[in-house]
Parts: sequence; C-alpha cells; structure tokens
Amino acid sequence: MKQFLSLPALLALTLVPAYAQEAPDFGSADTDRDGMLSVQEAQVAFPDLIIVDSNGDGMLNQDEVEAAVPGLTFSPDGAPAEEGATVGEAEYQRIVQAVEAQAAGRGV
Ligand SMILES: [Ca+2]
Ligand SMILES: [Ca+2]
Repeated sequence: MKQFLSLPALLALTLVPAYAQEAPDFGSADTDRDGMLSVQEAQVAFPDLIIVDSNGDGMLNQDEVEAAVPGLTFSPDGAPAEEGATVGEAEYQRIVQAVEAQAAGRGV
C-alpha cells in the first residue's frame, strides 16, 4: 500500500513563509550607542548587503554605503558623498528605505 503525505505535511513543505528581512531601527542597529554605524553594525542590520570598509577604519561612511547600495546617493545633487561622513540615524533611514524599495522591486 502506498503511503501518501498527509495534507498538513504537504502544507508544511509547500508553505515556506515568504520571509522578508526587516531592518531594525537605528537604536537597535547602533549596538554600542555611539550614534554612528560601524561596518559591523551595518552588516548585522543589513545581512544582504555587501559592505566593504574601503578606508579600513571600521566605521561605515556614506561613500561606503553608496558603494554597497546601488542607486542610493546621500547628496541631493548626485555628487559623491562627503568623504568620511559617518552614517547616523538620518542616513540609516535612507539605507532602510533604499533596501526596502529594492526588495519591493524584486517582488520579495
Ligand atoms: Ca555604533
Ligand atoms: Ca570605513
């Protein structure tokens, strides 16, 4: 006699939840509470981003964000971000928005 999977078992196999990664708020992401995002803190908050600490100082600065998040520019006129400008709460919100917009664009 053939064994068929029970309906609940089938559902468990097929209904893998569409898990959307939600970025923590800045207060949670900034684990050492210095008001700035380090590369490590950013990588925890945005595990899908490839963040390169290109100047090697351990902190995330705005041009490193721009390199990690295609299409995100911090300066309104599209000029490169101020060199070494750190990422605080306002910039963090911009990253969250950009990442979520990209996720929506991918249909995730
Ligand atoms: Ca920090
Ligand atoms: Ca850096």
